[in-house]
Amino acid sequence: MPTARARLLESLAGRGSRPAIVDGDRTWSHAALDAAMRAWAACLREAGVGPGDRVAALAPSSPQLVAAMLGTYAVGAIWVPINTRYRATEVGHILEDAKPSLLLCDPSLHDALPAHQVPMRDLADPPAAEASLAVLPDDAPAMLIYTSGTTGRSKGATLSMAAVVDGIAALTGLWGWTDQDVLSLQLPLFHVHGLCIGVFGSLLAGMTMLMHRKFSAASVVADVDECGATVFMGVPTMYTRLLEHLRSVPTDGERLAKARLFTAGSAALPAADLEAFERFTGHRILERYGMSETLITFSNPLSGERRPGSVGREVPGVVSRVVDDEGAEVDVGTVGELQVQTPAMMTGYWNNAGATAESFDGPWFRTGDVVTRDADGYLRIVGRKSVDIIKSGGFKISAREIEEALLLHPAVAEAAVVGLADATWGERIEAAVVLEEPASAEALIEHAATLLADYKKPRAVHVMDVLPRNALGKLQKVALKRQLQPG
Ligand code: MCA
Ligand code: AMP
Repeated sequence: MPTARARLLESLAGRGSRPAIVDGDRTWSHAALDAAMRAWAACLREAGVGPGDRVAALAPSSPQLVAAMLGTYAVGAIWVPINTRYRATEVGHILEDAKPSLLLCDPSLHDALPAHQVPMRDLADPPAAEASLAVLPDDAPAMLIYTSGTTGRSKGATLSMAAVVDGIAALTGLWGWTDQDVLSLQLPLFHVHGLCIGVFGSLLAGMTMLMHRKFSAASVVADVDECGATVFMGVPTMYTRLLEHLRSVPTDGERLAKARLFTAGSAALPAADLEAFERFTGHRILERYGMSETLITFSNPLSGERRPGSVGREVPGVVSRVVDDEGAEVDVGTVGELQVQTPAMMTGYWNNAGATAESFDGPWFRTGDVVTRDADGYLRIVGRKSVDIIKSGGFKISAREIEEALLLHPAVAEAAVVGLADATWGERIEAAVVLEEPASAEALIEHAATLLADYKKPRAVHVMDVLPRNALGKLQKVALKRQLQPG
């Protein structure tokens, strides 16, 4: 059996002129991607990057970004993708934590760079020479995916090449991906959904990616109807947008019907959206569930029942249990925390042994997601243990991080941030504050927007005399949510 690294990197050259990436009017064959990977490897080696070093990337989706990632693997280094919506403080935290030897940055994003800098190279300026591939153990770290937790700062989930390749091959095998498939790839490439399932999944299956820098419903329709896309993957918000589009152009349902598979994940897909999409297109969306730390652990089947409101059963290789607050397994139909073991498990949070230890109970990873299991093993995600984690449009957000940003405003004495149910975004961010001097809600929203990525901006700030607290003074966020969104 070839190594995971070889399965990803060495398969490229053998696929020759078959298209790997279509980027607007330019098509990159697998051979062209192989050459670009080797060129990046030569460039990185020349820059002194070697096994175990980190290469960070702050750039929109492009074939060069994929080639640079593969080149990073070719020299045995670790890929650290950074969310392109981040601002200087958020980028600065990742650079300080991951300490990359090199940052690949798109010139359009220079404004997001912190004052403290690392050696940098423009991604649009690709190298020419080519290098051979390094041989490294598959369990060595391959990528750091920064993800938010209950604390303010994001943590780098460290994934090995074996974890990603084996985990994704198990999933896409379940979904029947082959080299005949064409993926409409409209997800960003700095998270597991777009990067691991999208890019790794396509490369491992030898399929073609139609690459987009930005999602639009119209381009999904065009990809399927005019460019032969057979698969589309999206977060539920993208399906909400597709449904809005279909309500105004219902005939596009027939154009989308030509695809083979639509999948959803990263947040709960409302059953009503699944049913509406099926009415327009004849396709029942396949919903699956996962985390940056574990990759995808549950999926509805390709053939068999795709149950609305459920994320299906374990992906092959995954084992799971549902436990109560004392760690005892609960009965079928009873609510508890989902815990999992998987070959695709992270090796830990980068530089953070404490957080890593807290997230495991022996071999079991505590997902923090509250679930119930049907008698036949289908899982339903019903909520989250912590109110401090919010998912909006598929992005995970720490309420604490936004509270800390609001508290930096001189007028704010206390701040509480919550996620309220929202038909488009899944959850919408709102804040309640107690002020020590006058300030308008607009000024506070603007203040948060200058410090944080746009999607973390509170959509409303409520000025209160006091925040709801219990007799011991503990903030009652569930009560606050009910107060802000009754019923
Ligand atoms: C954009 N906006 C948002 C979000 N995205 N607001 C709340 N939540 C969001 N996620 C706001 C912007 O701040 C702006 O508001 C307005 O929407 C328009 O911005 P624009 O950039 O045009 O938005 P868009 O390009 O249409 O973005 C929507 C999106 C995007 C395409 C759904 O959010 C997205 O790419 N989401 C995917 C996230 C993802 O890949 N998650 C996977 C994580 P204003 O004008 O007021 O500033 S991996 C994971 O979860 C696990 C492993 C798993 O299971 O997959
Ligand atoms: P992230 O840390 O960005 O990888 O997000 C992982 C989280 O996304 C999980 O812990 C879940 O809360 C959520 N999630 C992913 N897929 C689904 C899904 N299909 N339904 C509900 N929540 C999901």
